[in-house]
Amino acid sequence: MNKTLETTEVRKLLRRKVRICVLTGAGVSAESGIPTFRGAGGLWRKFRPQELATPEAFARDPRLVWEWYDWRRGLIAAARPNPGHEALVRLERRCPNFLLATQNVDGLHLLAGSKRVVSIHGDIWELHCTACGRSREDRAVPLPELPPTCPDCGGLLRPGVVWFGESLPPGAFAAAAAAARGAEAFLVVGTAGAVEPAASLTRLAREAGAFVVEVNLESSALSSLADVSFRGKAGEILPALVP
Ligand code: BV8
Ligand code: ZN
Repeated sequence: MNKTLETTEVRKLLRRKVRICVLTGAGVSAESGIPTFRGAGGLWRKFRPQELATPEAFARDPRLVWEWYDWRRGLIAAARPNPGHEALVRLERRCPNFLLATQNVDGLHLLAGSKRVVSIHGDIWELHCTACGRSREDRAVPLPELPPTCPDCGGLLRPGVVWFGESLPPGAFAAAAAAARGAEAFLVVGTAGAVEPAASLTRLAREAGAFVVEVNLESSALSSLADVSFRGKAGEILPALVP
């Protein structure tokens, strides 16, 4: 089937379906100027994110980990949602039964106006106290002190994100998995599909009979699960699928 026909067919399908689940990754925020993890720009100094986004790295050098998050918070604060985020807002508004599960911690889906969002890897604007456990939103860029300390107890604060080796926010994955299992159409956008259990959502949807649409610049670990794969930028393809 040629691309134009595929786009028309998928556009019609998304209009017909009443239960839609979407999984997004760093690629949906790339056109907002936020580096992806595993792309060329994903490297920061000589470290890889997997060597920074772990409890062990934080215990070893909280200041270094915080420098990385403070730098990312600065980039994200300057970023705006792109047409890909906006297309997903339109899709949600048309669809009676919709859930957007995002691996991104940048909050751009919420900023764009998406409401039914599960942030399965947490939120970079949340700070958790490692001593008293209190959480708070703090959007200061740059942070006044690194590493930041708790105003209540003086304890060390950590970013409210899920690191490798940590379990996902309670209920978040369950809600996303239930939506994936119940979906008639499942869109997987801008993710390499390298991280579990997020990547398994596409398999759950496929096994439950959903029509799977992938939007990605290149093939991913999930491409073999897709009924249709659109190769290109999410900020261009999603608006064509959801005008
Ligand atoms: C857990 C938050 C268990 C922090 C992140 C061995 C095998 C399999 C699994 C494992 C294993 N060993 C360990 C595991 C589990 C591990 C894991 O999956 N490791 C992988 C790396 C092998 N997972 C975990 O540890 C998870 N927890 O399993 O807990 C458990 C249970 C009970 C009790 C205790 C523990 C937690 C994982 C969460 C990690 N946190 N982020 C932060 O952001 O700082 S993951 C991180 O990767 C981000 O969230 C990111 O979103 C996510 C996935 O990456 P992608 O979004 O896919 O981004 P990437 O750069 O890789 O790809 C971008 C894609 O976009 C590319 O395909 C590119 O082509 C495309 N693209 C680029 N530009 C565009 C585009 N597409 C369209 N348009 C464009 N313009
Ligand atoms: Zn505290």
